Amino acid sequence: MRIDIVSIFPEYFAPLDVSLLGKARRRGVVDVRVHDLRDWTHDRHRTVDDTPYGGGPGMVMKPEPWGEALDAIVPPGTPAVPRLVVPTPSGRPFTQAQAVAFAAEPWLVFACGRYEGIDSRVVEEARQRMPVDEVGIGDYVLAGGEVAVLVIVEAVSRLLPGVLGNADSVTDDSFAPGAMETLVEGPVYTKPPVWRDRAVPEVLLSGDHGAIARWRRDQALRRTVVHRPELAAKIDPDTLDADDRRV
Ligand code: 6GU
Repeated sequence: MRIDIVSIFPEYFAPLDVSLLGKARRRGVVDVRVHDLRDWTHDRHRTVDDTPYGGGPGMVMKPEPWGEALDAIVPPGTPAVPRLVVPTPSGRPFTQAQAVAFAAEPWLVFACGRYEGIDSRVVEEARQRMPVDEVGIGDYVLAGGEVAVLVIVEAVSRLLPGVLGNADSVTDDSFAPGAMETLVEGPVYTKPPVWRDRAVPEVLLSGDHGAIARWRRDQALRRTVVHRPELAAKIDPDTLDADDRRV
């Protein structure tokens, strides 16, 4: 997969060299290219923003540097076209299902806005030649799209074959499409069996795989009800067995 990121703060993306994603980049599993939007300005001050038409607070990102950046990264008329992802608090909520869909794309381009956002004509024009998703990562406001892109790139890249060590750890994720779609994961334990007088739940040491699966499902259901009641309310009653109903 190829990922291009355009930002006025390319330094924000240093963490992409670290950990599993860093290793995947070095092995060539993901090709991440970070670009400085100011490379496509032409004035002495490398201006990227201006005051909003109609008045109001803050500044808006000018369309010209964005148009030139997207033309340079995605030359008009070339056959391969990426999906353009524009992080914005007013976008559609980013979900695990969307991470799975993005992970199936060969090429993603991220356009990080700052200030009050990017002049709307940039997305409007980009839509003429590539698919565009405006996405938000939660109901709070960040100072710019950079941190949201780190979140999205991490969620997407760990789904790529060859990025995570253990492919199974993806299928039983919270929110993973399938059995866990509407459940969050329950608690986990490792050695030692007793720590500060606290024993690991006995069933996990029993070797009874059926009982362990049952216990894990109970814990996931309980945690979903307590931490995410709105998710629990969406669980289809037909997918619950008699043991689930006791939980
Ligand atoms: Cl994607 N961008 C910004 N600036 N704030 C956000 C966001 C994105 N998602 C939630 N808040």
